[in-house]
Order: sequence, then structure tokens, then C-alpha cells
Amino acid sequence: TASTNTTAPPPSPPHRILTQDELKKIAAYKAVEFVESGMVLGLGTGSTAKHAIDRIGELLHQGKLTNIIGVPTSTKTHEQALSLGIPLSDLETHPVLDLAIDGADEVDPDMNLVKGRGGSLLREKMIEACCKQFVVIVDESKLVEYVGGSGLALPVEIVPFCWRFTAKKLEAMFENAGCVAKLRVLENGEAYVTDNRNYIIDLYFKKDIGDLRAAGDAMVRLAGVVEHGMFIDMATTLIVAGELGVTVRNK
Ligand code: ABF
Repeated sequence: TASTNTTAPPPSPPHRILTQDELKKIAAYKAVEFVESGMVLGLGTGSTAKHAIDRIGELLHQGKLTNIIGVPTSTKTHEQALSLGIPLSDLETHPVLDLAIDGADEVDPDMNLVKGRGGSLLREKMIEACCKQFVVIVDESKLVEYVGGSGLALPVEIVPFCWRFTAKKLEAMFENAGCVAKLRVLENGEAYVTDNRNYIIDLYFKKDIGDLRAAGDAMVRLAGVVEHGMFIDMATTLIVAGELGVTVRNK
């Protein structure tokens, strides 16, 4: 009698959950697909943007991209780009950029962002405000219902002079939202100093702060505040990498 082979097919390997860093890399690589030879690029800061800059460097070396000029948003990114041989410039020489790629700490449903937990919000905002296209790259953990919705801080860059005074003023400004203002400090207890030699005040809210534009305008009207970390209506493209894949959304 013929025997039937009833051996079951080998089990498919268990689905491996991607790490957050792998998701960041997927989003970053997707963004670099928007880069074309000859572009002037805003180069973001942070662990997600770092993957994008590495990829741009790789494509330059392979000759798949040519004539790229990068405008870095921090000294850290400047160093990374230099080490990769990416030609660099600044806003004075290139006041209009074709495209910027950068990460974010929070993204709300309208593609408004919170940035600055990496401390580079001022240069990021100056550069990304000059880009024809601003591609934001995040893993899905950065998506929030409203700005401040992750329970993490809204960073504000302030001058060091009388910083306690400015911090108190900011707290009072958002009293209704239960605001607590904290100076960002290093592990050794010293104040964190930005690339522009300023301090960062991290604002924590118990409630939604409401009208973002009004809140932002009020902050920058306060003497002592240099810039806040809300990037309102600036992102033109959002790339989100999640367990189910990568999505690209244009505004
Ligand atoms: C920069 O890097 C900052 O604006 C933001 O604070 C941070 C995001 O960091 P990561 O990509 O490491 O999560 O874009």
C-alpha cells in the first residue's frame, strides 16, 4: 500500500517584532527616496535623522546621488555629515533649501510637531522654515492625539540670564493647563547648554494647551524666550514606520 507522507510543512519562523531603532531606520530610508541629485538638503538631528544622513552618505559614495549640499541643524549633525563626506553649507549661502529630513518627538493628527528633546530646536526651526519640502520621519510611538499628549515635555529654548524668572513666567502663562517648568540638566546636575549657548526649559502640562499658535506666539513674546519646540504647520510630508509597515502622508 502506498504510504502517504503526512509530514507537516516546517513552521514559519515566528514574526519578529522590530525594534524602535529598526522602525526609525525604515522611516529614514523611505525619506531618502525623496532626495534627488543636485538638491540642497536640511539635515536633521537625532537618532532617526542620523539613519537618513548615513543613507545619504552611502548613496553619495556609491555615486547614486551627486551634487548634494547639506545644511546641518546641529553641531552633532555637522560632525556626522563631515565624517561622511557630505558637502556642507549654511542658510546665509543657501537661504532656500529643497528638502529637509528630520525626526520629531510628537506628531499630532494635523502633522503639528513637538521637537527639541534632542536640544536642537532653534537651528532645526530656522532651517526647516526655509525648505520647500519638510519630511518628518518617526516610528509610530511618536503619534499623539494632541501636542503634549505623550506626557513628555514641550522644550523651550531660553537665554541663561535670569532663567528662573523666565521659567516662572512660562509656568504662569500656562497655569490653566497645570504647567510645570523644569530646567533641563545633565547627569552631573549642570544645566544643559544648547549649540547656541542657551538653556532649555521643559514644560510639562496636565491638560491640553488648546490653541497652539496662540500659545507659541505668547511664548516668543516673552523676553528671555528664544524659541519654542512646537513646529506648527511646517511639515509637508510625514513618514511613519510601524509594525504593519510604513506610511507616507502629504499635507
Ligand atoms: C530631533 O531629534 C529633535 O527635534 C527631536 O527632539 C529628536 C527626535 O529624536 P529621535 O529621532 O532620536 O527620536 O529631530
